Amino acid sequence: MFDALSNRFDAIFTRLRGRGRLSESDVDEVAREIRLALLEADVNVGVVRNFIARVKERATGSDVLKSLTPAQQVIKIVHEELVTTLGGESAKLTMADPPPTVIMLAGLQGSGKTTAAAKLARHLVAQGRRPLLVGADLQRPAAVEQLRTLGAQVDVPVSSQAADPVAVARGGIDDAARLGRDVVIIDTAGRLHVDEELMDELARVHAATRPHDVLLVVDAMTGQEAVSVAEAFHARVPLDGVILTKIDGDARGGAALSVKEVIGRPILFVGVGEKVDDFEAFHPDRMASRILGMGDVLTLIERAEEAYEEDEARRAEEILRKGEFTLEDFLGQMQALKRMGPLKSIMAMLPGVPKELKDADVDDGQLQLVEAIIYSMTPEERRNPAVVNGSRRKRIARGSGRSVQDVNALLNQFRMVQKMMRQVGQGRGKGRLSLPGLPDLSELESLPGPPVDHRPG
Ligand SMILES: Nc1nc2c(ncn2[C@@H]2O[C@H](COP(=O)(O)OP(=O)(O)O)[C@@H](O)[C@H]2O)c(=O)[nH]1
Ligand SMILES: [Mg+2]
Repeated sequence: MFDALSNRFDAIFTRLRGRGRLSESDVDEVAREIRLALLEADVNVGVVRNFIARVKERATGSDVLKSLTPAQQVIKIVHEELVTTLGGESAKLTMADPPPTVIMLAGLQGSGKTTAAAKLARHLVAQGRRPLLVGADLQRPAAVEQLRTLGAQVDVPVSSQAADPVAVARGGIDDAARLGRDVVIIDTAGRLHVDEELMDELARVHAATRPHDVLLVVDAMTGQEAVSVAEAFHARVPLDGVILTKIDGDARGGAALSVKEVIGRPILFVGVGEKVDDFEAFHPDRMASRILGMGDVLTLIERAEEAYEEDEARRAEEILRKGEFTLEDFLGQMQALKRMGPLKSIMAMLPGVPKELKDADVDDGQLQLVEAIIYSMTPEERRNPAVVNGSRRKRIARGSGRSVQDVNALLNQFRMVQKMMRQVGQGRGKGRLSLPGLPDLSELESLPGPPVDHRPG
């Protein structure tokens, strides 16, 4: 996501690196390049103008710190201004007390409303809420059916009985009270374009349900069009915030960087894929870091926490405490990694991962290979890989349908991670953050190579 913009910033900052003090004309030049990068990213012209004015003022003014190199200074200023443009503080839903909280989703057809409704429901369940989905899109016959399918996937009930959207929405709120549900998420009808009839229907549902949160769902891939849509909706039904969908397919980032400043309402969530768990709370600081290639370790940790089952987390703690780490643990971590999503999206969140590596299509099949090999081992071998001699390696290779080289490579990889886990456990991790199974690359380089096994088979 936002790759094109990230690459532009990367190029600008790379050229700055190694420079001495920046003259005023240097600053002008950098500002011009950033301006172009933002315009090419389809950011709203007014937003770009304000952004550049702030960066220029700070880069030439007293804000410049002597302890930083010129490149660092510019990156710091650009990062902070990106955070501001993206909305500053992370915004949250307004929760009603007493419940139920009523959330109304609005947006054009195809923007991702129905998907977002289910994703949001799943997100709220993970936070201990008991949502109810309400299907008030009665324009398309299949719309309620789609919501029911998604609702079943996330294990959240769906209410949709009457023949009129207003009655459905009201009925949904009654159902929530009856079923002991504390958040009502209303999915509404969309059109291909903003039109009067649609706005009327929305206004009526809005008046009848007095939602605590009106969220506009917009497709990030439509760029400035998404911002115009947001302005049009906001003029008729006051919005509280935005769900920006499909940012997984948005290389430019224009909608994300414009919508807050143009309509004065924050982005609360982003859709990052088609699946129901491809959904994240939006944090301007983290997004700015991602755009500038600084990684997003916090989101990564949250995903890891979700992917790790509780007893796995306990086991991970035990591993660190006792310094023991087996192939079973290794496999468990690989599997947790798999649950976190495609490796490529994880790499994108890690700071300091070289660009070539980020662009490389990481093969999730690697995990399957590891699984096949480890499942072909006996429990004893998994717990104590030292017993795996040459003949056992041959047997394991045969059993897993892989080559002996594959088995050797896995065992070497395992030893490397095991060593690292011991170091971290003994507090020699140098305070660096290292997720189990996801070695900090710079740390790996400083480790001696895996021991060569000379034992005869
Ligand atoms: N890649 C991607 N696709 C999405 C995302 N959100 C929704 N979609 C897809 O967009 C299409 C329209 O979504 P839908 O929820 O039916 O839109 P609605 O008409 O506004 O209710 C579907 O094919 C979804 O799978 C997202 O965040 N990323
Ligand atoms: Mg829909």
